Amino acid sequence: MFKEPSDGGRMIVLTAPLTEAIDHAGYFIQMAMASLPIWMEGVINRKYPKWRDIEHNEDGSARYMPAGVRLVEKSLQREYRNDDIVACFPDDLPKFIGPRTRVVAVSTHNPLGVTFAAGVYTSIFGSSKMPINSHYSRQLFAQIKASPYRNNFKVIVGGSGGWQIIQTDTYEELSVDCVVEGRSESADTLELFRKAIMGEELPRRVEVKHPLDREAILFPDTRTTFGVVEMTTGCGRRCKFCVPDLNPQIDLPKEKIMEAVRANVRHGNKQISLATEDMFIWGQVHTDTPFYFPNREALVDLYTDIVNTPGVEQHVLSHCTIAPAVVDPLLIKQLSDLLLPKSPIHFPYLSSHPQKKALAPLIGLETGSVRMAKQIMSSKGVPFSIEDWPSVVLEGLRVLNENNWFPAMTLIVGNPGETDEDVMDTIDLVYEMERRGLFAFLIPSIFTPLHDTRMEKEKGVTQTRQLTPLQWQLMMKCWKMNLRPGQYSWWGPMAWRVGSVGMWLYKLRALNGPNFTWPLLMFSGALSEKTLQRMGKIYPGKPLKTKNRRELIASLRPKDWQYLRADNGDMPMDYIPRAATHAMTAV
Ligand code: B12
Ligand code: SF4
Repeated sequence: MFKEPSDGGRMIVLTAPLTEAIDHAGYFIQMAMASLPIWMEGVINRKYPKWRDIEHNEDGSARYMPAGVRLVEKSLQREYRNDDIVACFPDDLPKFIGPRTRVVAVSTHNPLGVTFAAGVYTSIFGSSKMPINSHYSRQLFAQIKASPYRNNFKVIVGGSGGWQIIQTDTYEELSVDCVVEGRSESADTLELFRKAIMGEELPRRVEVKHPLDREAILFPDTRTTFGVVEMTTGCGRRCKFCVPDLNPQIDLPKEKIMEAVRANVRHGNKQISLATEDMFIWGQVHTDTPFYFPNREALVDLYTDIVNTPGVEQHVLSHCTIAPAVVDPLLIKQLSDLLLPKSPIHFPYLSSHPQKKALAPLIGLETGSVRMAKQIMSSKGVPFSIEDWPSVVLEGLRVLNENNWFPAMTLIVGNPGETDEDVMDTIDLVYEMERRGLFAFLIPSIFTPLHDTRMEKEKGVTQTRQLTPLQWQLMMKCWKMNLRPGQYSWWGPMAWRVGSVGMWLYKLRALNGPNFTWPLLMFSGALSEKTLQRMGKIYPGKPLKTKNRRELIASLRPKDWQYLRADNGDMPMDYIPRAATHAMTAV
């Protein structure tokens, strides 16, 4: 119910979907809400009965908001009075939208659920359009649309999911005036808000420039969802399908990161997570050393100060790449010693840590096919050649697992031009992980052409019914392997068997077509993989012969040897330490 706010409302109201703002239950809840269809909301309600309990400041504004909202707030505070701006949860909009309101700005990560690794799961379960997060995002837009003051204000949307509104042309339906692509710090964003406040017409879509300079990036000085503080922008590995890589490669100043960490703690946050595409480039951007040789001392120093900040009780890793684990295993060990005690993640059946703690960053595996990798991500494994991609994945994962890192690894199924041989190569890699006792949560997603990327115009698989038997086998094998740690109870495997076959009979067989049937039986364990292989219903996979770390290091170009750390061992036979080379030249 809308009731006019006594003060006439705020001039600028900032908000985000409820499901993107909550943080009390950790990262997993939001990822699940991005992937499960709304009819499965009960599963979330049962697991997290208190997920809707949010915290407010005294004036009714939100105690925490996604980092994106906080930066829009900071950007606007450069121009407008604090009293003119508020960041609030969707249910509190009626308290702040009034006759005085000129802009309602929404920040969103994934409003329509059409991105990779999200749409695919809802579509397997039968509704490709309505993941839980999308339901709540739509609810937010409907609420804004229904405001009695709607004619007085403009609705501006930004954030990493804004493109979904552009691509689906849902401006009218969602009552959105303008979508901003890019960062709020930009002068163009401020100009847009000025126009909206003056009641001028706004363009439908505005692309604003990303700051090129690390000093131009703002930091939150209040609490962010999950304690997210930015660490880097951009990446540098240049994968063709990637959006964040289009941003300039910047590592942000340590003092500013630390200030934002302290601000989070001051406002009641106990957890911190540094947002990055690849944590390992921090401290090595635009130095004399290529960014893919991590700066061990700088990273250890940064994370030491973060976890030792009084009040930081939990720390969660976001994204990274896998080659650095092969380049510098000692760095991984030192980070583990530092970060494990504050990790809220526990894997009782995997971790060798006394309290069973683990670290689980998100890493892109994408494909096991070298042919495909060359086409879509030829620098993913640098300094190693992409020809060695399967070896880099297996060796990197070995180092990570030995140090209690059990990453979530994404795979892309249905890349444009993907052949059966490519899928078989990926299945081979997955079987090889299993054979070697390695563990990662494997998250297959269907190729989604993302805007502005070099693959924007390419088309892959669009519906689960189009997946081939091999693509289904890969997806189901990944999920079967993910469930391994959960199957140690006597009832676990039986529950999966009965549950998945029941689900198939009830709904999935019609939705996903005949190619799904045998892979699902494999997943359920109702028939053993050996039996299915003998029956010719699934691909048996073949063992991989790959390079070990020593061989990978030996394969590096000699000019890269100078960046290796001898304390990791495995140095190339012909390597002469730098000091020695200098001494020889001097002689
Ligand atoms: C932390 C993070 C998460 C966390 C926490 C998210 C949260 N609610 O705080 C978790 C793990 C939960 C998460 C989940 C998911 N994420 Co995420 N996540 C990130 C990450 C690493 C950082 C996000 C962040 O806070 N950045 C810092 C802030 C400051 O940046 P920002 O939000 O973009 O805001 C800037 C601008 O966008 C702009 N802006 C933001 N809002 C607004 C509003 C207005 C009006 C204006 C003008 C401007 C503006 O200004 C800000 C800077 O000044 C990014 C990668 C990245 N580097 O951005 C991926 C990323 C955003 N996530 C991504 C994906 C795919 C997902 C998931 C779908 C994954 C999954 N399958 O589960 C889910 C979706 C969750 C959901 N609710 O639906 C993709 C986005 C793809 C897309 N949308 O097209 C990214 C880019 C990762 C990637 N490499 O591809 N994520
Ligand atoms: S490694 Fe990850 S972040 Fe970097 S370009 Fe590739 S996909 Fe993007």
